[in-house]
Amino acid sequence: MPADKILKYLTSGEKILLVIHKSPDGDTIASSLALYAVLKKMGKDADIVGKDEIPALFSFLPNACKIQNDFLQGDYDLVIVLDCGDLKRTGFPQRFLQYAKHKRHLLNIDHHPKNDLHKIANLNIVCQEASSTAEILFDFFQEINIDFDKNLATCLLTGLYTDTGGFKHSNTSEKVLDIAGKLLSYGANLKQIAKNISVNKSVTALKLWGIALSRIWQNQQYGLCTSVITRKDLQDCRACEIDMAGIVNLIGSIADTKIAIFFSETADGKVRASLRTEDDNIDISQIAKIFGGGGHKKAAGFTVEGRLNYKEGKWQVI
Ligand SMILES: [Mn+2]
Repeated sequence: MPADKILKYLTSGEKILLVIHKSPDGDTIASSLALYAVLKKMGKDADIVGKDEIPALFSFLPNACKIQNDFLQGDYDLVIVLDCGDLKRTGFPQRFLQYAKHKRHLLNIDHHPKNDLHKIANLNIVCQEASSTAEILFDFFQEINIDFDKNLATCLLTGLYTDTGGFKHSNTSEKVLDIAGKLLSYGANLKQIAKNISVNKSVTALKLWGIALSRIWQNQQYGLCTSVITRKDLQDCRACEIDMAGIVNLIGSIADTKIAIFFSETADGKVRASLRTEDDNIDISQIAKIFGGGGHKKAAGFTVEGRLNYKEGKWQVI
């Protein structure tokens, strides 16, 4: 961890923009809010931008209401992209390309396998072994002796919590639990995190999950379980995209499942597949790569052109 290098960029930045990735998850949101809090402690002028709407379930996080959905490019001399290795996923690829051309500083802090963002970043803190971006930030904050207060600890613990599936996925290492323990000692509110993220399910979400569960298809030979949700299902349940979060993990919890795949239709006419495995012998990102996607060993995804169609007892992409 080149903490001194990161710190050099942070101290030299006058106006800093933190970037949350598209279809934002708990790690990208909470990590950005954690770094935002630290920059404020350092007396820096900082903003956070996320192209897509922040799901309401994260509104309990301190300063979540300050996240904006657009920015003026000329205003910033340092951009920090968190939890997002992919330029397109920032939501503002053209602007950041332009920005890099003007030789302004861009930092990439992430735990996804490298792809195109690292090419234009001045500094890449990409640690694939880390459970989450929050874990990378924790190490950094510790190295530069940041005072962990209750709010900062809650943000970092939210990142750890969401990216480890509530400390259930196999990326829940000894180190993750050690950090979680330290964050609790700094006052992180685990009860509030668990309540907001794991318990507070809406009726619309559960109705949608009901549809997904009724469509589970299992192939015992390959240990494969799948399900699908269409745009029409979302409309019928009056549900939104975030309500689908967690369905793939639930499918993966079926006994003897090696691979879980959840297919859903996107708003722009495509089909997205979310893949999960808890099997140490399977690298699920290799399967996602075949279809032009990517991700981690245990959690990956891809998007293909088409719609989901039910015909003669089978779901297919047409
Ligand atoms: Mn993450």
